[in-house]
Amino acid sequence: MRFIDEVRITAISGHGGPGAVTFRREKSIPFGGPDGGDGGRGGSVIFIADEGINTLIDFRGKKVFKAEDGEPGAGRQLNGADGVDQVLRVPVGTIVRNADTGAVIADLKKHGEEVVIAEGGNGGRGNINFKSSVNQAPRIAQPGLPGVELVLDLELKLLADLALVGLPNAGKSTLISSISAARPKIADYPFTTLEPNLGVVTLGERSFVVADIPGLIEDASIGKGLGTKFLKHIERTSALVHLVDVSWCLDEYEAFEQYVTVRTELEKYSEDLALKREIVCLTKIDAMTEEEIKKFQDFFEEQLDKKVLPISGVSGRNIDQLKALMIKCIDMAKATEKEKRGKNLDGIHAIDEE
Ligand SMILES: Nc1nc2c(ncn2[C@@H]2O[C@H](COP(=O)(O)OP(=O)(O)OP(=O)(O)O)[C@@H](O)[C@H]2O)c(=O)[nH]1
Ligand SMILES: [Mg+2]
Repeated sequence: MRFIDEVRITAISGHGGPGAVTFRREKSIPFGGPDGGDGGRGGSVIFIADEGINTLIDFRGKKVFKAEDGEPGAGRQLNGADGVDQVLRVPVGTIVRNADTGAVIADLKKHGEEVVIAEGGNGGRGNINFKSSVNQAPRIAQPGLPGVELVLDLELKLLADLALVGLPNAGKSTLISSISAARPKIADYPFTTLEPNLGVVTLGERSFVVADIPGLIEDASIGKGLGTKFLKHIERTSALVHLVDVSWCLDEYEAFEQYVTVRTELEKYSEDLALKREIVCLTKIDAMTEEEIKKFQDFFEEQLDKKVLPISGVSGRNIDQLKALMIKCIDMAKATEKEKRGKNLDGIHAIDEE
């Protein structure tokens, strides 16, 4: 599932500092020669791809990014300091276009890749550089070159980090609308969601992408309901969040059956998907008594031999805990993947040495 995150920003590199027009002034040397130093270089605007960033959300608030101007040169041959670069960290996969022409300026594919998008202007040369046999006291210096101002379109194809799965009506769309800006249709009947929705979730400094997909039913794997056609979109997610609406269930066995139905379909569809980490949430707990919640939670935890989280997308209860758990899950999945990649590289190395 692809979702395009787009922002338009203005990048301005720094103006080069002007060179100085100054002359040596010392008691012993009444007519000293020129000693004006050069201006510093303007800072550049530089993009760096960072795998720790998932979305372009950081660029939504601020729109203009300016590097520092170079400092002017000064007397006594002092050169001005260079302007500080404006470094913008963007997610791996970000494409940078010139908004006026549509031309691709950068396509940042690898972690750590660095591209200078707008070079700072050169500093001007001070008058010390213009001394010649015919002009011993030049009153000229260069002004320093201007920076570049570019309007840029940043584009990122987002991949979902997590997917919400569950039976129709489990509260998936309600949850995504309570944790992100996504506003999918929510209604009191099954199969409200016909197409996947993506939402960007933020917690503190972090952000990640959650997919809300249509509900699964028994025999979805053989085409019942909307079938499993949307599951291919979530094959690359780090983990699943499985929502089980237990609020209407008569007892814990009926509740757990809801869970098993969806797991069976996931397993039939793909082993990879079924092996993904899974956060299990019991939903709509605002409609239940504390006693009921505990009864269902205890039963699920005993059956699954892991913690489950009761939540309510409507009242917001335990939603922050869920977000924190989501981040933990993504990080763990990424660490495992990295480890696997490392092992594969070791394998190649060993072959090379043979
Ligand atoms: N009381 C309560 N009702 C909820 C909660 N979450 C969802 N609902 C209600 O449950 C119904 C279904 O919610 P949706 O979010 O559309 O469920 P869904 O899982 O996206 O359903 P499909 O798209 O059909 O798969 C709606 O009437 C919601 O208002 C909750 O936390 N508490
Ligand atoms: Mg829905």
